[in-house]
Amino acid sequence: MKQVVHAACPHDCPDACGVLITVEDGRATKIQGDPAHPITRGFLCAKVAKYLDRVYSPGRVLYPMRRKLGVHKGPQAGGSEAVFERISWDHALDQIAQRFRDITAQFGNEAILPYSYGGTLGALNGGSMDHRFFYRLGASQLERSICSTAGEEGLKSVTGIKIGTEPEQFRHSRYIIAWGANIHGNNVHLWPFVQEAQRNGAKLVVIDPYRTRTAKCADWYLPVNPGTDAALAMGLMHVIINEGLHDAEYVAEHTLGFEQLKAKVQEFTPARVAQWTGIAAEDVVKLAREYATMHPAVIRVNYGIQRSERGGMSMRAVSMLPCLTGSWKEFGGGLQLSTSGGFGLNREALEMPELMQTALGRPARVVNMVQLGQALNNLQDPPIQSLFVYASNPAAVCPNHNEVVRGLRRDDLFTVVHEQFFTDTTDYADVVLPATTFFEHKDLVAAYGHYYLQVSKQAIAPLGECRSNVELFRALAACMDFDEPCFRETDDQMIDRALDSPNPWLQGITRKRLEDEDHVRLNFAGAEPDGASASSAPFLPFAQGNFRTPSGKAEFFSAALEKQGHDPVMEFTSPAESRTGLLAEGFPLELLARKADNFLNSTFSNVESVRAMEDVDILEIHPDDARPRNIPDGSKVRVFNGRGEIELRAKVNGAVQPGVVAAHLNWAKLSEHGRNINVLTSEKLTDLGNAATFYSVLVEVELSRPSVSAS
Ligand SMILES: Nc1nc2c(c(=O)[nH]1)N[C@H]1C(S)=C(S)[C@@H](COP(=O)(O)OP(=O)(O)OC[C@H]3O[C@@H](n4cnc5c(=O)[nH]c(N)nc54)[C@H](O)[C@@H]3O)O[C@H]1N2
Ligand SMILES: Nc1nc2c(c(=O)[nH]1)N[C@H]1C(S)=C(S)[C@@H](COP(=O)(O)OP(=O)(O)OC[C@H]3O[C@@H](n4cnc5c(=O)[nH]c(N)nc54)[C@H](O)[C@@H]3O)O[C@H]1N2
Ligand code: SF4
Ligand SMILES: [Mo]
Repeated sequence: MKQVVHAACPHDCPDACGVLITVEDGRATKIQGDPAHPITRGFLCAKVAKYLDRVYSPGRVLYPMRRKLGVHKGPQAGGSEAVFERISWDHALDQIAQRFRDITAQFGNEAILPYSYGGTLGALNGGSMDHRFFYRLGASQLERSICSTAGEEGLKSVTGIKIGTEPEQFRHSRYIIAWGANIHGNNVHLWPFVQEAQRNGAKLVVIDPYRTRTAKCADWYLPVNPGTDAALAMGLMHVIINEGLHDAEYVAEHTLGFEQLKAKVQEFTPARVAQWTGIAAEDVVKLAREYATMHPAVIRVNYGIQRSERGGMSMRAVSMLPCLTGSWKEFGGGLQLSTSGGFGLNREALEMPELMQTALGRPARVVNMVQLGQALNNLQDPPIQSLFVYASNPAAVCPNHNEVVRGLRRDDLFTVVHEQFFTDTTDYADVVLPATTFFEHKDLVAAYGHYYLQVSKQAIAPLGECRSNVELFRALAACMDFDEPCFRETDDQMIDRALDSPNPWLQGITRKRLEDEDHVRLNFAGAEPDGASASSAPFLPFAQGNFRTPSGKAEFFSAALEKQGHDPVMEFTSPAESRTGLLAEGFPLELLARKADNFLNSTFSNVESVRAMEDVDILEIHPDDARPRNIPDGSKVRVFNGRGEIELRAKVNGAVQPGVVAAHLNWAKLSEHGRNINVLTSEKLTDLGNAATFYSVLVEVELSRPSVSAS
């Protein structure tokens, strides 16, 4: 029998593609983009187009496994077969429940730490039954800040809510700035809208220290020094305000703190900004004038600018621009960082944080996921005695890799990993549990790059003995004798709970409708007085103000930031770990520890057909930096700093400016020396939002001497 099932890609990507899976006699035989999806329009990125290779990979974890007696933690010759032996689900769950009981008796509940992130963004599998379980257990809470919280805080300090311009409006823009946003690589379904605008005469400007695929298609490419975007945005506002190019009416009506902003931007003269950013003063002036006068102008800012020490303030400064020019009024104007705040699913009902009261009578302590190395090695009262990893691969994606691995090697740490593959992290697991892919379970999928909600239907039966995250934690709750009814809810009941939310934009969107229609746009019209008739009208969230800040205005002056000890308008200094910062001595090059265009963070690195598309383990370096170090193109180089070292192959090219080098994420065990670039990154947190600083990293590079052995 042949059928076509609608699903939605739940990977950590703004696009949340509509997907069609052809199933013949129970086996998926084809994957394609759903042509009916208004944003993702029938095509998939190169990696997910090869998803059958991933689902049916011989490397899948299919059964519960436990570490064989006497086999040490860490990568082993012989692979998973040499390390693990198969056990039953009952046995695995009993063993986990028993260890959890022992640990809580001896060390307290908070000695257990869940660790999960972006493996799936499905509303259920990304955070529901798992949260209930760990809250009820009284485990330490994980601060999930490895990706986006600095940008989120920066944006919300101005607009109060994480929403922005819809992607379909970009086709009407006349001036598009991709600011720390690799649209072509990481958000490819926005790209056709950008191209359409370009065909209609729009100008595309790219601001990025790395010459991305997106930059190569730009009409104007501005290589900015890493971590200096706040200065650039302030410089633009200096020109816009002093030349009277702002929208005085919009500013007067819908913003707060213009006079303070005007005073503050005076420090950021184009000449001074040029010193910080590496962008010529006349270009700062030109960019400001063009941006303020070519209407409509839209900014696609992505998470690239906020992975640096000043990331929160950078995002805050950029967020002020459309508020100053009144660009929010225009169809095809505004700014997009993320659209996720529009969905407003009922997370409280899914996650049930009140269960912590049952366990502890108070909220559990919070551990920042960026600082896993410190947590595993240094945290006391209680120390972490068990780590439960799911939907994440911390031994690859976490900064300060050597410290993470040192912690994971601890013999007294009980590590459980629920995974689809034998990753860098399963190398340190005591128990490995098999996880379904999105082909094998149902979920509700929102997006962070558009406003369509989807139900992703289950296309095939779980392979082997795989279980979804939801099912795993349902079973584990039963094993721990947690008898609250919430642990017995079905997937459908949980989807209904998620949709039962006070958010007016969800009005009228039911599970039934999603199942019938495949995708449904958020009901922006439903919230307006003239409602239904305008259901496909463009969404202009801040055309009439309506900011969600405490003052209801766009806040150039933020009392909340002042309370936290920040400058209420804006503060900028060079990142400490940068060429012009306090820690500049010794390591003269700034490393961009980037994502790969063909992987998704560490996902897909092990799928051979996908891996074949990516040039792995390279260091991109400018000829001016390679020459004095006698580094020829193609030679092996040692990249190092005080935290670690890695050997890569030099690619001497023009991808980066002098003083900057770039490399990208890969599985440690798939690289020649068993390491990845996160040996070089630090656990330092951003100025706002406690996020990771993957792009504030200083290193030195030298030609390799013959022996760099694995740690
Ligand atoms: N193909 C692919 N797609 C992905 C991912 C992937 O790994 N591969 N990851 C997914 C995830 S988890 C996320 S969060 C999104 C993120 O998507 P993006 O937000 O696009 O994230 P990044 O690639 O980190 O950064 C974007 C760009 O910012 C640049 N950048 C770095 N530092 C600075 C700076 O200081 N200033 C400026 N102006 N630019 C800077 C980088 O060089 C990069 O080209 O993409 C998702 N999509
Ligand atoms: N150097 C450097 N490091 C980075 C970044 C960078 O740009 N540079 N980017 C950072 C960013 S933005 C992010 S978001 C993080 C991402 O870090 P992670 O959230 O760890 O993301 P992935 O590397 O994609 O790993 C997700 C894992 O979850 C598994 N998985 C997928 N679906 C499921 C499921 O349904 N259930 C279970 N149990 N497992 C599943 C996948 O097989 C995969 O191994 O990495 C960060 N690390
Ligand atoms: S990873 Fe992104 S672009 Fe690729 S299929 Fe999934 S949602 Fe679409
Ligand atoms: Mo991310």
